[in-house]
Amino acid sequence: HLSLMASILNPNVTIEDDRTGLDIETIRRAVLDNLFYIQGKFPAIATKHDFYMALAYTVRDRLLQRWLNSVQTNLKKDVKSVAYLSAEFLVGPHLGNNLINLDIYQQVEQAIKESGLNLQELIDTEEEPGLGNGGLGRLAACYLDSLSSLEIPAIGYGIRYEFGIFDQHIQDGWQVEITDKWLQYGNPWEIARPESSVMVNFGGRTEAYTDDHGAFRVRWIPEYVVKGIPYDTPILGYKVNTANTLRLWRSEACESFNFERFNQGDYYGAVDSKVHSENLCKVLYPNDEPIQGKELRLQQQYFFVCCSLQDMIRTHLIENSSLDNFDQLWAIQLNDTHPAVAVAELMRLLVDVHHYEWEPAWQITENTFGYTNHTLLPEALEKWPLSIFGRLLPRLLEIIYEINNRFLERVRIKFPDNGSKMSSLSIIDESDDKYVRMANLACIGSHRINGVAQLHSELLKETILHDFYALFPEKFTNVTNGVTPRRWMVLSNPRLTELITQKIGNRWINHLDELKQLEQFVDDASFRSQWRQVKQEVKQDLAKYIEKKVGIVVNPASLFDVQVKRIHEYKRQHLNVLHIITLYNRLKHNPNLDIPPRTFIFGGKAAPGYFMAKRIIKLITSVGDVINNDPDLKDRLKVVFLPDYNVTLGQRVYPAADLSEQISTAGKEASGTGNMKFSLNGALTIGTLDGANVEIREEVGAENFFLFGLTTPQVAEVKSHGYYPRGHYDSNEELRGVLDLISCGFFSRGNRELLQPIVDNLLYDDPYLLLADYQSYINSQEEVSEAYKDQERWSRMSILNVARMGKFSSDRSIQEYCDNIWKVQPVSIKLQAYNQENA
Ligand code: GP0
Repeated sequence: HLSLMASILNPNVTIEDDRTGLDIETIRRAVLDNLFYIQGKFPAIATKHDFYMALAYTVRDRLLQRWLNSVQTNLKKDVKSVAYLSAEFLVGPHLGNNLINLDIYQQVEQAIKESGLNLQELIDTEEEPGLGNGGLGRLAACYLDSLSSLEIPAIGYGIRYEFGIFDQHIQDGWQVEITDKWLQYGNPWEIARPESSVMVNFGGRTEAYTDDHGAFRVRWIPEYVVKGIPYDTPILGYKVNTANTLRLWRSEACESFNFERFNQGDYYGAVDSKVHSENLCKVLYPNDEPIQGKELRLQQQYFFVCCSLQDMIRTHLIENSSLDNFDQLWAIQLNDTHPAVAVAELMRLLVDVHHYEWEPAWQITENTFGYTNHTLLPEALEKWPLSIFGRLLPRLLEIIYEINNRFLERVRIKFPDNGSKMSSLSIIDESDDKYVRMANLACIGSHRINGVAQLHSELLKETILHDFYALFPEKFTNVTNGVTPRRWMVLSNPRLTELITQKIGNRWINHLDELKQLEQFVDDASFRSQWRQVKQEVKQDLAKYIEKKVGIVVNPASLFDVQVKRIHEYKRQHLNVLHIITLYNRLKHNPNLDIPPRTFIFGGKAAPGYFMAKRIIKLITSVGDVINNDPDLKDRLKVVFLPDYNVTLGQRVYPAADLSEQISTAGKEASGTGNMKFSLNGALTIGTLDGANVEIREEVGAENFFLFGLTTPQVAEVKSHGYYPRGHYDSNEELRGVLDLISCGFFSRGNRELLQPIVDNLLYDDPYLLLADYQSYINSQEEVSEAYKDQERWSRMSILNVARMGKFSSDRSIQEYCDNIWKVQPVSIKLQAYNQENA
C-alpha cells in the first residue's frame, strides 16, 4: 500500500489507491482483497454471493468519499436541506444502480470478466430491500435518486424493517406469503451509527410543573422508552459528487431505562421488554392502501418520526444557536399521512423540550411541513382510535387537542354557525367512535398540500379535502409523479439505452426532455427496424425467464400484454381477465379469427388479508391453466402469472412489454408510476382517463394511446342513478358468455364455488364498474390488435411514446418540489481526500 502511505505522508499528493481507483486492474485487485479480508474466502471456495459482497464493498469504498463530503457539506453550509419522511422506501438492489451513477459500469464489467465471472450474475445475486408495498415506497426511492442527481442537500428518513414485504409464492394457483429475510446474509450498503441513537417515549402520563422561571410547562412521564439506532445508506446521484443519506431507524430496548427504573433484579422481565422493543420495527405492514388500526403500526409511525425530528434538531444545533431558523434550514415532506404525527411531535419538541411559546412554534411547524396525499379512496384515509392514540402517545394527544382547538376557533370565525364544516375539518372524528384523523392533522400543519397527478390534485380539492380547500386554497398544489430514468431505463434496458444514445447522445439520461430528438427518426425505416430488434431481444430474455420460473413456453413474437402492480379491485386485474376469456371464446368459436397472438403477463402481490384480491390471483392462474393447455388455441393465447413481483422483476418486465394495462376505474388511481415506466420503455398504453394516464396521453398524443372507459364525472353520474351491473350482463351476450363460463366451474375443474365470489360481486355490486366499462375495453383491445398487425405503425407509435416521455422524469417532479414547495437550491460537492485534516 505504497500509494496509501504516500498520501498519508503528503496529503496533497493524490495517488489513486486500492479503495478509490477506478481503472480495471485496481478494481479487479480490490475485489480479490475484499473477498479475502471481508468475506474471508479464497477465490477457489468463494460462492457467487461472496463475490457479490466483495464487489459491493469495492463499490461502496468508491462511494464513501462522495458520501462523507456530502454529509460534511450539508452540515456546515447554511443551506436548506430536504427531509423526506416516509414509512416506505422501496429502493431496489443497489449494486447495478451505483455502477451506473458512479459511471463505472464498463470498467467493473471488464474487471469482473477478467476474474472469470459475469457482472450481471453478481448483480442478480443481490437480495432486494423490500421496504415498501408498491407505488408510494417506490416513488420515495425515485425521489431520493433525483434529489442526489440534482445535487439537492437531502435526507430520507424511515424504518429499517427486519422483514420487508413478504415473498410471494404461488401454490396450486394461490398466493402464499413467506417472510422476507433480506438481512440474513448481511447488508454491505448500510453503516450503523449507534453513536447517534435517540430515545423515544411511549405510554405513561403527563404532568404539569412550573419551571425555574415560573413558566407553566408539561412533561411526559413515559411507561417505557425505546432506543432508535440509525442505519445509513448512501444514495449517489448520477455523475455528480452528491451522495445523500437514507437514514433508517431500528428499535432496541433502552436498557438503562428498563433495567434501572422498572426491572431491578428482574432479569426475565427485562428480556421481555427487550423483545417488545425490538418487535417494533420487525415487519412492514403489507397493506397497500386500506390500513386497519393496528397499535404496532402507530408505534412504528411515531417511533421513526420522533427519531428523525430529534436527529434534525441535533444536527441543526451543531451550527445554529437556536431553532428560530429551523424552518429556513429544513423542508420536511410528509409522504402521505404515515408520518403526519410529526406535526404534533415538532410542536412537542419546540414547546416542551426547547421551551418555545405556542405561536412561534406553530409558525415554524407550519412553514416546515409539506404534505403529499396519495389516494382518494376514502377507506384508505388513516385514522386512529382515540383510545389507542391517547394510551400510547398521551402528550401528543394533548397537543393535538390544542392544535385542533386553536384551528377550530379560526374556522368558526370564517364560517360562523357551520356545524358540518366544523365536524368535517376537526382533527377529531366524533361521528361514532372517536378517532384522530391524520389527513386533517397533516393539512392543518403544512404550508403546502399536493396530489400526485393533475386529475388527482383537482379531485382532492373537489372531494376528500374540499373543506380544507375552501379554508386555505393557497396551500393546494400539484406535483405530478415521475420515475428515475437511471434505474428504469439505463440500468434495466441497456439495449434501448444504447440505441437511443447512438442516435442522440447521452444527455437525455439526466435531461429526459431530450428524448424529443428521437422524433426526427420516426420515419427512418432502418431505425424502426433496429427499434423492433431491440424489443424482440428483450422479449426473448423475458421469455427465457418465464420458462425457467413458471415452466410456460411463450412466443416472443406474440404481443406481450402486461399488467404488473398490486392486486386491487380498483386496479381491475379481473377486467383484463374478462378480456382474455372473451378472446378465448371467440377463438374457440372461430378458429380462423385473424388476431395477433398474445401473451398476457400478470404480476403483483395481494395484501394477505384481502379476500377478493387473493381470489383474483386464483382467477388469473385458473384461467391460465385452461388456456395454456388448450390444444385448439395452437399457442395463440398464453396467460402467465409471474410470482413475487418486486423492483428486480419490474426491471425485467417493463422493457419487454408491448402493451401496458392501466385500467383502473376513473377517479381511483392517484397517479400510477408503472404507467410511466412502461411508456418510457416503448410500450403503448391501454388505459382509462385516470391518474397520470391523462397527462401521458396528453404528452404522447391521443393517436398513440388506446383510451377506453367512463370518465370520472361519468362514473359519478352512473353511480348517482343507482348503478345496476346486472343490466350489462342481461344485455351483452358476449359478456354473459364470459361470466357464465367462470360460474359453471369451467376454469376450476367443475368447482362452482371457487370463483363465484368474484362473479357475484360483479353482478350484484361491482363497485369499480367493470361491467359498465367492459364493452368499451373490448373495443379498445380490438384497436390494439389491429395496430399490432401493422408492425411499422406500431413501431412509430412506440418511438413517439418514448420520445415524448420527458415530463415523467422524477428529476422534473423534484425540481417542482424544490421550486414551489421546499424552496431549496442545489449545492455542488467538492471532493477532498478522506485523510485530509481539514475534511
Ligand atoms: C397510494 F395511498 N399509493 C396510497 C398508498 O397507501 N400506497 C400507494 O402505493 C400509490 C397510488 O396508488 C399510486 O397511484 C401512486 O402513483 C403512488 O402511490 C405514488 O404516488 C399508484 O402507483
